[in-house]
Amino acid sequence: MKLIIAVIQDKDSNRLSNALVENNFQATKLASTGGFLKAGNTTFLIGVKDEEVEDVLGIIQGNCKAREQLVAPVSPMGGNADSYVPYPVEVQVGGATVFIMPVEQFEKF
Ligand code: 2BA
Repeated sequence: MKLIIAVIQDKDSNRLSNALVENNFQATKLASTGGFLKAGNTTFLIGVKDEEVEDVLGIIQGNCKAREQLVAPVSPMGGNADSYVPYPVEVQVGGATVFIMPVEQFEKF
């Protein structure tokens, strides 16, 4: 079994959930925040059999679009200035950032 962790844009989140349900895959959606943009994104946890990984990757790929995003600077307001960007930057946010991890044990009680 594998755990697929997919960080995607909020805009794609409903479409991806619907596609997973239609294809009988179970998933958990977590509200998350990107470390760089400090903007909301969505993290999916999807537990699947090894042989289903490619199907799920296809569904993620087919439902998550890369987009350009212009990021306005946010003042650190006395906080940690390490990641402060003092001018607007345009970044391409990927369709999905996906990690695939082996699952040692899976139980449902
Ligand atoms: P963020 O960290 O908010 O990053 C959003 C986008 O900003 C990234 O898109 C990338 O294009 C750009 N970016 C990130 N760090 C940068 C930097 N130091 N300098 C210049 N540009 C930078 P994606 O790569 O598609 O990532 C989208 C989101 O996926 C990320 O949001 C983060 O939440 C997650 N992510 C990406 N790589 C990750 C990783 N290695 N580990 C954990 N989460 C990751």
